[in-house]
Amino acid sequence: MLGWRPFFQAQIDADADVRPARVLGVHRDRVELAGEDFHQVVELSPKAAAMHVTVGDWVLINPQQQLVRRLDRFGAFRRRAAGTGADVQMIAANVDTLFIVTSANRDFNIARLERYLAIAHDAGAFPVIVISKADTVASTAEFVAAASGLAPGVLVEALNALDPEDVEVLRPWCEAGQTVALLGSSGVGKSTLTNTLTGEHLDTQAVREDDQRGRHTTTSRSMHRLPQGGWLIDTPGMRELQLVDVGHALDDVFSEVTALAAACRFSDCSHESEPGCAVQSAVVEGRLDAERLRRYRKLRAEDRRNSASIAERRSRDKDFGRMIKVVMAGKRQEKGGKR
Ligand SMILES: Nc1nc2c(ncn2[C@@H]2O[C@H](COP(=O)(O)OP(=O)(O)OP(=O)(O)O)[C@@H](O)[C@H]2O)c(=O)[nH]1
Ligand SMILES: [Mg+2]
Repeated sequence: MLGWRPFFQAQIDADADVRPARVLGVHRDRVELAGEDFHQVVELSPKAAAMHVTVGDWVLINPQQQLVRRLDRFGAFRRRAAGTGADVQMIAANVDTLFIVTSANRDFNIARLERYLAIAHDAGAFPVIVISKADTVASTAEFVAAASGLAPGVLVEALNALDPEDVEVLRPWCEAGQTVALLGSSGVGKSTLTNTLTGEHLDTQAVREDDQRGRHTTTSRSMHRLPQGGWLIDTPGMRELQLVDVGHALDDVFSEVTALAAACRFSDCSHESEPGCAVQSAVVEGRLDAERLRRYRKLRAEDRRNSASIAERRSRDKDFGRMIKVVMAGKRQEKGGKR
């Protein structure tokens, strides 16, 4: 049911009077939950809000319908929160498969696909690249070839998201107990795919004629039942999907660069202008695409920058918390002394 598995079962006390529930939606002061035989909306107490639950999370609720605990996740999608705040935003948790959606048009962008692949690796989700709007072009061969070249064995499916027959190729990932999430720019057809796969009727909207961009029709994440028993998480197109703490995932996605780097003279080689750089040699000898290296270095730099600023912010928050504690302790002492 719902994607429950031994990993979660192992986290609960057999005799505790609690029930597991899955988070289907998160609103400002409420969460929508579903369990084996119930579906309900629960108010978020301050304690529950501090659990920072996200769509796809498993939580425990007591007989009073209060959130008691959030179970550890086997993986989660995160991004650096948009705007200036150096904070991390959770997108979805406990996802088995990520459908990375892009269209067979100007939306198609190799650098963005590499970014999504890193996010999938980091979240422990199996990536499938879905090229939508296949019906709008004479051939999708070039798009499929470009996407297939991004990582060894990466799965790529080109389809018309409006056509139930076409969409059947995605069914193997939608089986009972499986959780799939959709990620991609606005207007690529994520909600259209959700509708075709689930038989529901989420809002979709035509893209702008001039730049083929969407209008951000979907505004919040939501989880939907699939006919075979799986779950599908639709997300809004996110303009800014900045990487945070995905260093290892980048090494996986750019495995050929990582393999070459092992032969560099310096272990912290940035593959720019250091002597004895095996990666630069591969570029010079035509064994590695210079553009691919440029994109790798850019994502690496972004990941380092964001990870550092978030670590700094966390340590600042901790210092502040410590300072408050010291001041409060001092106040208590003062009071005690006066008595
Ligand atoms: N011809 C064709 N049109 C499609 C396909 N997929 C989506 N569309 C159309 O593209 C438009 C945008 O689709 P949506 O499903 O709303 O896109 P979205 O990814 O959910 O966009 P946001 O919610 O803004 O992130 C709609 O008019 C769809 O009917 C496809 O495969 N072929
Ligand atoms: Mg949508």
